[in-house]
Amino acid sequence: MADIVLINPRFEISYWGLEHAMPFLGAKAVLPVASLPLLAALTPSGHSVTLIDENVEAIDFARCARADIVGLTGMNVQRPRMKEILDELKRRGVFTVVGGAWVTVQEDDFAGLADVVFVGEAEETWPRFLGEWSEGRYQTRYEQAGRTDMATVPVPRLDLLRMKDYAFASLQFSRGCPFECEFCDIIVTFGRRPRIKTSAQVLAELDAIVAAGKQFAFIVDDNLIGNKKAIKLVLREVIAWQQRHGYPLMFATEASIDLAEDAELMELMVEANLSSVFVGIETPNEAALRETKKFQNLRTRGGTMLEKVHRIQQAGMEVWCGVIVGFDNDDPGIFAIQSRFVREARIVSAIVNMLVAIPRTPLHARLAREGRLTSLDDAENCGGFGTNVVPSRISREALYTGYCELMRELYTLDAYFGRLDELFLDRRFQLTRARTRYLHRHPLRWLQLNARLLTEAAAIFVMLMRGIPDVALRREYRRRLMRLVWHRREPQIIQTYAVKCAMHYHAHRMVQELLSRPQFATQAAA
Ligand code: B12
Ligand code: SF4
Repeated sequence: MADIVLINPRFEISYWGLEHAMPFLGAKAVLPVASLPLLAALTPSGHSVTLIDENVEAIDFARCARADIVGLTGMNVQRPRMKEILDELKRRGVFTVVGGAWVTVQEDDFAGLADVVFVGEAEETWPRFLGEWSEGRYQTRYEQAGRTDMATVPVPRLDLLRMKDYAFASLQFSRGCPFECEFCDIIVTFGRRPRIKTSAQVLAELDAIVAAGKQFAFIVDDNLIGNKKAIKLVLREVIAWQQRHGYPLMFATEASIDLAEDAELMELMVEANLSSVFVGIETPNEAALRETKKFQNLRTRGGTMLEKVHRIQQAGMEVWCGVIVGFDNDDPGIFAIQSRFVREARIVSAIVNMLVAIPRTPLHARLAREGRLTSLDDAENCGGFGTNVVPSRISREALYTGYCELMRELYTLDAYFGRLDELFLDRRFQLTRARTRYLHRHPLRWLQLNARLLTEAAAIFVMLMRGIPDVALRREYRRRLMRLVWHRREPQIIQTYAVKCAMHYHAHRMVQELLSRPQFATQAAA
């Protein structure tokens, strides 16, 4: 029987990582990686499993050296760290296996460093490998013949993670997406037919998350609404579960913009206490949307993209968005267009990326044919902020400069709080509407929850005032928060606004660090 260690390598500082906000939110990392506790649950009994997330604890290499098998997961941005860890493990003679998003699209990347590579989903291949390993025979490459039947996926072993170190929990309802965006590897890895867990599985995971002491969970689906009919059934069960348990959980997720075309679906999501949704806006440039086959963003049924974002907000969910610059149809005017869209959409958290070609995607194949790919190191050398694409109507230098300027502009105090205040003050954005209704009928729970939210808001405020060295920033956060409290008394809104101040601090620091990177500093100065 094997002693197994599974590792999630640390990330570089990123927009998503919220590293600079973590101390104010009392956590070490945003959310746990979903694959490790799932692999632990898939491990046949008899083997022992230890999970190490380097984002919350250091790797004890001496401990790893005693293990029979050490497994690594990771996405593209973790690739350099994965190599370092594998190098160290190999030096110590450890038997290593690798799986996850990156190795799935570039399986030869760790040749000579990993003894076994897992391509794609591993619900069937991981237990099979362990069986074969126990018998002294195994292959060096595993890939499932078919896609995982989601109805067979077990409840992840959250008990093996240090859940208290994370701000949020993570859970997955479905895999796959029906769309065909050219740059996306989701559909390559997970397919275009969305597969979804049963309601019973989802509810069992919700119970486990509550038992782990979490109040907020990120649903890590690529597109929660890929199969609208199926997700509505699950959401109805989640709503009933929330009502049975006093609305203990709040959720965020990722969904395509056609969400705005389905009022019933939005209503169900709000009733299930989904407070925010990340939408792949990518670009308001219609030619670029056509180029990248993001046809769902071009559909005019239900209004323009801008109107759709507003409709989701009006329904009661905050919209976060991903924005991409560097499409073939982008010229130097794109940065101003993106900035204006984000402002008019009142999207507080917009994550800007340069177009990156992930191996095995149609984009990668096309650019390879056109001789327009450079090394992925170009992206990684900039801490994951760069690109491996040679742009078409804009120079690489202008792209880097414009990218920097757009990031800087979006996260100035005025721009960020301008969007936030328009949403929360001018539009009086309503959060957790369904839960509020429930609480009005349950005064004890109302008291309990609101006391917790106000305590959290006060704690974040005190930590911001003590922990931020920049006087001007502190003053501005204080002023903004006081103004908010003056106009809005709901504890959930006050707590969320305090979190938003911490998030601004993260973005502000990240932009400063970005501008100080040699690649960007040169461009910014140019
Ligand atoms: C949740 C998520 C995040 C979370 C990460 C949370 C965390 N702590 O890990 C957040 C929101 C922070 C995030 C951020 C980013 N993400 Co992300 N993310 C996802 C998402 C939507 C779900 C991942 C997940 O939890 N899946 C559920 C688990 C169960 O599935 P899984 O990881 O694939 O694991 C299965 C198999 O792969 C396998 N497996 C996995 N590992 C291992 C290891 C071993 C040993 C074995 C045997 C098997 C195995 O077994 C599992 C069961 O089948 C994926 C899309 C996707 N569907 O994978 C993108 C994805 C992984 N992200 C991606 C990217 C690019 C990013 C960003 C760089 C985006 C950006 N430009 O800002 C950032 C980077 C953040 C950073 N800190 O630097 C890409 C990666 C591309 C690639 N091929 O490497 C993906 C695939 C999405 C995409 N195409 O854009 N992300
Ligand atoms: S909508 Fe999102 S997940 Fe679906 S194909 Fe496009 S980028 Fe990929």
